Amino acid sequence: MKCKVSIIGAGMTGSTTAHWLADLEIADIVLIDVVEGMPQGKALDLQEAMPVMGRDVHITGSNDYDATADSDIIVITAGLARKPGMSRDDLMVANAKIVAKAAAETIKRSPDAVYVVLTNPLDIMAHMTMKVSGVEPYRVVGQAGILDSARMRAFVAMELGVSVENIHCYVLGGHGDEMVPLTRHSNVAGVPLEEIIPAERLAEIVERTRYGGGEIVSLLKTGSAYYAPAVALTQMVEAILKDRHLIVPASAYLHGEYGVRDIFFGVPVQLGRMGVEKVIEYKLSESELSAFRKSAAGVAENIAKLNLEHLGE
Ligand code: TXD
Repeated sequence: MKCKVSIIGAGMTGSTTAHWLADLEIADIVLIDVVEGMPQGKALDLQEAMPVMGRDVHITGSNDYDATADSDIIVITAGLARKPGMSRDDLMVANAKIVAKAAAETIKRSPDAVYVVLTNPLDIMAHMTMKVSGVEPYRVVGQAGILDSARMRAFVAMELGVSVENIHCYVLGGHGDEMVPLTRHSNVAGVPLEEIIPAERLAEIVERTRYGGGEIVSLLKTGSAYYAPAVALTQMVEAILKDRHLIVPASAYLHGEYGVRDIFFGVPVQLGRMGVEKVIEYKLSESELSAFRKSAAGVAENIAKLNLEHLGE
């Protein structure tokens, strides 16, 4: 039987994820949005692309959560995107209400689903999804680290003129400007990045990575990045559906790993059919650990600011 993936929010990231996912031919896809006709129109357009792509995938769009029944994975991208000058946290309260509704409506219809969350502020929205749905923490994972790491990989590839495939970068921490790019663990075909790129230049690449989301927002002016976030979501959905045990940086609920607990935070995780199978703990240096904890404190502060239970009602 084919798997089923429902994407809540058929905007830029939601519909682009549907596109990448359809190409993989691993699941039927449902697009849900509040805008009347839009998810239906995008789904039909994509369905009509299938004969050319040669993919047998059913794609449907709806404004009604009933269409999501019995999904294996629920992807949440619904919400408002950043406008220039807005921080990810500015979106917090508005998006919390949207994500709470998405979690509540979907869990009723797909009690066994694994959640992959994208909506910003990411670590908080993943937390909201877990609280409202009531699912075990391992069944919720947030996308941030693949994207942040991919940005750093892209910048290093541009710098060195080396294939992106040879470049491995790891960005951990909260999905915000306090993210923690791990230059010590990053490498080009096994050679540590710090040995290849002079410290000053590497610091510039790290800085560009940190503000990579903002760079796109200021260019686009009407929204935020969607190609790279969508392909990152797709990689996570594929890893879960195919039970790949794939290790990727992502936002997971921590139970004391890295000295952090009770928040969702960007760490290397192993993804399989049940969701987050394992959190991988790197040995971090004192300075990396302190950057990590500073970033975690920011997430914990926002969780405290947001009355999760109240919003979940
Ligand atoms: O790496 C990451 N985590 C991110 C996060 C990378 C890119 C985008 N990131 C965040 O995802 C972004 O800041 C937003 O919070 C979400 C969605 O971004 P997207 O670019 O897809 O925004 P759009 O194009 O505005 O799409 C959002 C859709 C839009 O069609 C709305 O009508 C819909 O969400 N929406 C809803 N759908 C269902 N239910 C409700 N209540 C709802 N409210 C809005």
